[in-house]
Amino acid sequence: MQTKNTLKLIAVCAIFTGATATFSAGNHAGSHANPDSAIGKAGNAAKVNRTVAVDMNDAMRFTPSSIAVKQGETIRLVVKNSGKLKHELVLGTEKELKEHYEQMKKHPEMEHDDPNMVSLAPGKTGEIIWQFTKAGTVDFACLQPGHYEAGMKGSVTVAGTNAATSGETKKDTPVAVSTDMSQGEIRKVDVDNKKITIKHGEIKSLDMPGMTMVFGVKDEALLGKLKVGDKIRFTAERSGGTFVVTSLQPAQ
Ligand SMILES: [Cu+2]
Repeated sequence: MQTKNTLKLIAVCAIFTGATATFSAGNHAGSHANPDSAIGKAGNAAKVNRTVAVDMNDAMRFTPSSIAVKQGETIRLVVKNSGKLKHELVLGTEKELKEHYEQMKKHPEMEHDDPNMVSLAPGKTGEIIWQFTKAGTVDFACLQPGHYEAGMKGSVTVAGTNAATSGETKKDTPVAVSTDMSQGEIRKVDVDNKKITIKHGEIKSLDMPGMTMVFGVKDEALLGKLKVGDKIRFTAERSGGTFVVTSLQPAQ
């Protein structure tokens, strides 16, 4: 168990690393650029080829748990939580899902907002629009604590359009940036609730890999200055069960 004091101390002494592999591999020019290029990218609603319904239940299962698509297809996953517990469907490589799951166990209160996932309260239905750009397997899982371990996972088999699978190399080398701040891009500004959504690189002080997350803001004055798409550098800490941005500046 990490105490609050430990976290604070780490936050103060932190050496931040900037962009993680996934973050830097993202297409910065695209409006719907997603870091997870290995699994495809956020799809365009106007280009949906097919809709696939997926049910989630308290037996910790997805139905269906295996989905077949063709490379390049954009799929609308309509996901229903028919259980009495919160469930989610997160697309990723197995490695990403495992890393993310460890984060969820450490910080169950984390609020995510990535295009490759949908988190649903009991009885709710949501969707993910995703384009599967690479042949191979894309895994999915529910990362609610305990659920992944209970077997709440599945996979999407992406059939290649030609014999060869994509030759694109994965950029797996993390880019170290000598700065004490993390890199991010503003995805949402919620002035009423004093929250911002940041697609961020690794946050060393919180031992958190790159992802898109909702943060509270310590200094309300910051909110007025921010707009969606802004590239920033920031520091954050865990405070009273939520994550709070403690300082923020434009990225140079
Ligand atoms: Cu679940």
